[in-house]
Order: sequence, then structure tokens, then C-alpha cells
Amino acid sequence: MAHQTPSNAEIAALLADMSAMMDILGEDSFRSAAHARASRTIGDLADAAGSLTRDQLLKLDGVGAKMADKIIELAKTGRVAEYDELAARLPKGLLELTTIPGVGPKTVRVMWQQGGITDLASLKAAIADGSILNLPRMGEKAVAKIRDNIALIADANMRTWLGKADAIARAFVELLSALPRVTRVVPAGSLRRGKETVGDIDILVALECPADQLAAAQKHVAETFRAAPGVHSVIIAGDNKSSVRVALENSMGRWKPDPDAPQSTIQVDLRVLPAQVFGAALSYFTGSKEHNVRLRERALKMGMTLNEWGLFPNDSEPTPPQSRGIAPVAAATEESIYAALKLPYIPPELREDRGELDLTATPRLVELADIKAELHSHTTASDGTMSIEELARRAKARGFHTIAVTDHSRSSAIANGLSIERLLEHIRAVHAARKNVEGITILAGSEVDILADGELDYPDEILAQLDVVVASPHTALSQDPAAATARLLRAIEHPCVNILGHPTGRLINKRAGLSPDMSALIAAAKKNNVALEINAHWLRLDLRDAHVRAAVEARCLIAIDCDVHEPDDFDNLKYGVATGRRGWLTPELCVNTWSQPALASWLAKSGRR
Ligand code: DGT
Ligand code: CA
Ligand code: CA
Ligand code: ZN
Repeated sequence: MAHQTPSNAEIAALLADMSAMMDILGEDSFRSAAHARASRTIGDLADAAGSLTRDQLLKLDGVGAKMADKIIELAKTGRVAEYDELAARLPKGLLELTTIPGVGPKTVRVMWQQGGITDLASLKAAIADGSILNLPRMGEKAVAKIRDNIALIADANMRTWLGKADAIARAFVELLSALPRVTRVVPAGSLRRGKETVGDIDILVALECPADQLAAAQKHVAETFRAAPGVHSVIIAGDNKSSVRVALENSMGRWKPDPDAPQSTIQVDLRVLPAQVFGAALSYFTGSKEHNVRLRERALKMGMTLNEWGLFPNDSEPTPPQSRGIAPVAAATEESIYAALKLPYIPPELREDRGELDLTATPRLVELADIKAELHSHTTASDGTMSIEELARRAKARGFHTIAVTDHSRSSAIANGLSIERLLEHIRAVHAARKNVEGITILAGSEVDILADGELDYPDEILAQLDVVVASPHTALSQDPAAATARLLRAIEHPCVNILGHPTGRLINKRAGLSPDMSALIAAAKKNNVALEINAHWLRLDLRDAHVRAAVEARCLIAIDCDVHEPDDFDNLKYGVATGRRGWLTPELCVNTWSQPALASWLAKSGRR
């Protein structure tokens, strides 16, 4: 079977698992300890252990002949026979229990041998019926702790909303930026790529200091990181590499607690590096893995080798060049690495191996500063918290030339949607507000419900009186794809509609939403001069990145809107922009970047004028 050279982390994990299985089985503790020691050595190694020769492996601390052979066996075959033999002697779900913080292999052995517990489900059952209390050293307090910590292994499989992860990362950036010798703190990984959900947060710190002070500076950064407010548990405690889990709620207080949140902690990985290799590390840890693979292939073709320490001239030595004092071709900045690979600088949001290496120039993607209009917002007339004038003042303070007031339509009873009479009154109030807030164009609009059959929630003659119409689905969101397509097409084809709001109605991690034929919607939107919305709220990000890419390829218009309900909602704009960038969106296709006259003339083009 084809396999890749195992990473140090994979080798270390396998050896650690072997050690744990031996302890659960009650094997010789010296053998178990030897595997644990070798696991730590490999985990901390800068060189790739999977590429070392037997002689090189034997020089490593704690790696004897048998251990070296297992590593070579793994590198060659992708398996270790002894691992499989150990695993065959244990119930399948038992090893997972050692990943519960505070539950070690010896505890698992007791649970299994004396309590008949074989997996997470039977552990939970034993806690629920109290039978676990009969086991040695299992008091009420210890059991309560295990019960709390079980939630953490579920967390490890969860992906966190971009907005929440970003808030945590920003708090770490603020904390670590203030430390001595620190020149840069950058959240890398999927967060830097603006992905809609984040598995864990990867924070890179650059230090600029004399070599003899580096170790002390690294230690200080790592210790500050591990002692940060909100840190729930420490997973790895090294000076250049640490990992912690951070509580999602109530830590550093940057977001509102969400009682429905299915997750309570997120992992944060820290790496502290000298500034001269920061670009290489940033490139590596920004990923994606797939993009990195392409970059390394390209480097090899050009006679170079690329790793997290730099881009180096290639040679046939098995050990990595940085460990032999070889000077890199490029390492300090990402720009220098892309330039040396004869590539344009590739923005992080594009680094997904979706054709970005074929670019001949850096594309001019939409940027936060390009956005000059908010076309989807709510006031106290429906479910917002601001008056028309406050909304307009805040939009103006953001540098916008246009704000569209689009309260909910009559069917949205829970959102206090406006009856026809209230809407007509509201249009007058919006237009009257123009006199009180100057320097911004205030448009009277509606976020009109698209009913299940595609009909809009107000009659045409009412819609015709509005300056802007955002049509959105809010109900019947589990419709089958054909019905959803017909429904949304009907809305797009309506002459009064300017923008299709959050087209699928999905809520990330909560609700799948509609799955219409996106190509059909994009084609219809293009034909009818309708913009598809990227709703910038991190719970929605709807359209999603892949659909934006398809829309951009078809040259369909896109609106990036915050769906503002309260003042802070404007801050979500960056997530909408990131989603646009992940879809390769350029400013000319994004209506919010247009000048006021251009935007006004596009809105006026629709059939109701
Ligand atoms: P996530 O955390 O699941 O949302 O996604 P990422 O992309 O942040 O992944 P993560 O945190 O596992 O690793 C951060 C970056 O480090 C990843 O994007 C690329 C790089 N990286 C990690 N492991 C590997 C690997 O085994 N091979 C390569 N080529 N790159 C890796
Ligand atoms: Ca990550
Ligand atoms: Ca990570
Ligand atoms: Zn809305």
C-alpha cells in the first residue's frame, strides 16, 4: 500500500500509543517507559526521523536498536507489526480513554479489568449508574473530574466558528506582542486562511535578539502563553513549542457566551522562532497542507528543498539542511520564498491547492478597506437594537457612503416583521432620517422573506416603493434541492429583487440549510443582474467560499453584508471579506466596493424603476 513518510508527530503518537497499550495490558514497565521516552525524543526532534538512517536514529537520545527498527519499519511499510499485536489484545475503544485529561493507562487498566469498561460509552454508563465508584481510588471528586474531562475529547473533534477562534487569537496576539524581544505575533493555520471553521489555532511568535538570549526569551513567551487567562489545560509545555486548550467561553471576555455551543474548549498551538526564519515557519504553518505539498514539489523541481526552516539548495544528504549549518536561499519572509520559487506572492486565503500555483501575478482580491456600503441591516422597527439614525451614524463612522435599512417583512413574526402599513411608515421614517444624518446615503429597503414556493412576502406594488430589496429564505429550510432551486430562482427572477440574502440559510455547526443547484442560481443571478450575498456573520458565511468561487468564475455580482442587528455586527465584515477572498473575489464584482453613483445606478436598473 502506498504511504507517505510519517511525520515526527505521527511516529511520536504511535510510540506513545504503544507505551499506553503496554501499561493497560500490564506489560513490563521498562519497555513501556522506553517507548514513552523515544516518543518524546522524536516529538521534539527538528530533523525528520522518518528519513534518518539506522545509524542516525541510533544516535538519538533513548533510541536503541529495537526502537530504530520499529521507526524504519513504520517509514518503509506504514505499519509496525508489534503495534498491531498490542492493539489486537485490547478492546477497540479502550485506548481512546487515555486521551481524557487526567485518565492514564493505569487507570484505564483498572476500569477495564475490574469494572468491565471497554470504551467511552461503557465509561459514561458506569459514571451514570454510579458503578464506577466501586473501583479503587474512584471517589466522588475523581469521578466528577473525569465526567467533566470527557467533554474535552469530544471538543478535540469539533471545529470552531471562525469568529470565535479569531477573538481568542486576537487576545493572544495582544498578550504576547507586549513581551520583550517579540517582533511579530501571527495566527497562522486555517485561521489565517480565513476558513469558515478552525480545528485549532496556530500562533507564531518571532523573536529578535542575540543568539545567547534566545532561549531565555523563548521561555518567557512560552510561560506567558501557558499562563494566559482562560487556559484550561496544558498539553505540551516546551519553550519553542507549546499547546494548550482554552475555554471558549468566559475567557478573556471578547465574545458573548452561547448556551447552545456544543464545544467548551479549543486547542491553541504556539511556536516561538527567531525572526530570521519566521517567513519559512509562517509559510509552513499557514498551510494548507496541500498547498505546502505543491510548494515543496516545485522547490524540488527547481533543485531546492523547502521545510519550515527555509528554502535550501538541494543536496542528497538524508538529514535536513538547517541541521548542517547550510544557509537558506530564503527564510525571513514569505515574499522572499515565493519569489525564489518564481511565484507571485499568494495570499493566505488562496492557499488551498485550488489552482493558485498557476497564477502569474498576485490577484487584486477584495479587501476590507474596499467596502463602502452596507446593504443589509435591521433597526428597532424589526429585530435590531439601533434606531435608523444610530445605524446611519455608525455606518458613516465606518467610512461607508451608503447604508440600506432592510428590516424584516411581515411573515417573520418572531423577528417582528413589518406589516404593509408599518413598512410604508418606515419608508417615510428612513427618508426623513436623511435630513438628520448627512454625508451618507440612507436607503429604504426590506429584507423580504422568500416564501416556501418562491413568492415574496409583499405585493409587487409595495416592493416597487423600496430603494433596495434583499430577498432571503428564513423558513422551510429543509426543502428538497429541486424545490429549493425553483424557490430561489423565482426570487432571483423577480424584477424588484437586488440581492439574494444568505442564499442557503445554513448556520455553521447548527443547521445545514438549503442545497439548491448553485450553478443554476449563479446563472440566473448573472442574467438578472442580481447580487448573491455573502452574509458576513461567522455563524452563516452564506454563500460559502466554494460557491463564491463558482459565482466569480461566472462573473456574477456578489454583495458582502453584515446583516447588522447591533453595533458590533459591523465587525463581522472581515469574515465576509475573507470568504470572498477564498472565492477569489475581486472588487469589481463586489457591489459594496462601488462608488455611490455606481451603486445607485445598479439599484435603479431593476424593473421597479
Ligand atoms: P485546522 O487546524 O484543522 O483548521 O487546519 P490547519 O490548516 O490549521 O492545520 P493544522 O493546525 O493541523 O496545521 C497548521 C499548518 O501546519 C497546516 O495548514 C500545514 C502545516 N502542517 C501541519 N502538519 C503538516 C504535515 O504533516 N505536512 C505538511 N506539509 N504540513 C503540515
Ligand atoms: Ca490549525
Ligand atoms: Ca495546529
Ligand atoms: Zn437580515
